[in-house]
Amino acid sequence: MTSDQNIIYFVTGNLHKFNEVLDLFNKEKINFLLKQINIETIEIQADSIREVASFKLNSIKGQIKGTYFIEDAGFFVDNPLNGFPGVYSSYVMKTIRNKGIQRLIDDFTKTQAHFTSVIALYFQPLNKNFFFEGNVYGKVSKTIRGSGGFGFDPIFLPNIKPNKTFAELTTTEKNRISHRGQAWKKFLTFLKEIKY
Ligand code: ITT
Repeated sequence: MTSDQNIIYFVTGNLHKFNEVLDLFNKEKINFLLKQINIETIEIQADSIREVASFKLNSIKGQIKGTYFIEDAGFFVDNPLNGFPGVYSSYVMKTIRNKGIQRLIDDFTKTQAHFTSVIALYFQPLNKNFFFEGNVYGKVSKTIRGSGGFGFDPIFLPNIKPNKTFAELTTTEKNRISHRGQAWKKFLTFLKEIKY
């Protein structure tokens, strides 16, 4: 069992995600230290990222002494795939990958897609769970572009910067507009305002 008072543990096996959150964390004055910890979590098949995140958070209970969070994300092609891969994002990334998604699309100009991120926090001083959600909207790119980021980043064109895929942005640029960045902003407000 791990224990430390001023540490917040980010439970993730995905170093890309951790580095994005670390970049956000380092820009703020927060009275905590961020540490990555990789613990086996349970990822259920549910209808929403929020449900998956909630279950995943509860599956860690009792394994870390202190405050910790997980983050669950998904990529949704709303048009023309009615939200696929969504909660199946990990599996799709492992199997058909970005090329497989592109093969399912005829007209890229009409695509609508979004990422959702849910940060699920267990805040030890209050013995309570909290959730922070962020979304970013855009289109699917016809070509795979960029070497930054990870996962679906090379095929996502955010509406705010429609000429670049997420993989063509720096970590800081992506964080400024991304689903994870949005969820993070809410998490940060919580950390700054919470009285305990
Ligand atoms: P954890 O250990 O934190 O669970 P994970 O890689 O399993 O890491 P998720 O379940 O949250 O992460 O992500 C589901 C899939 O979506 C996975 O294949 C990721 O590569 C992809 N993904 C998540 N965030 C992304 C982002 O910001 N940009 C592109 N793809 C992303």
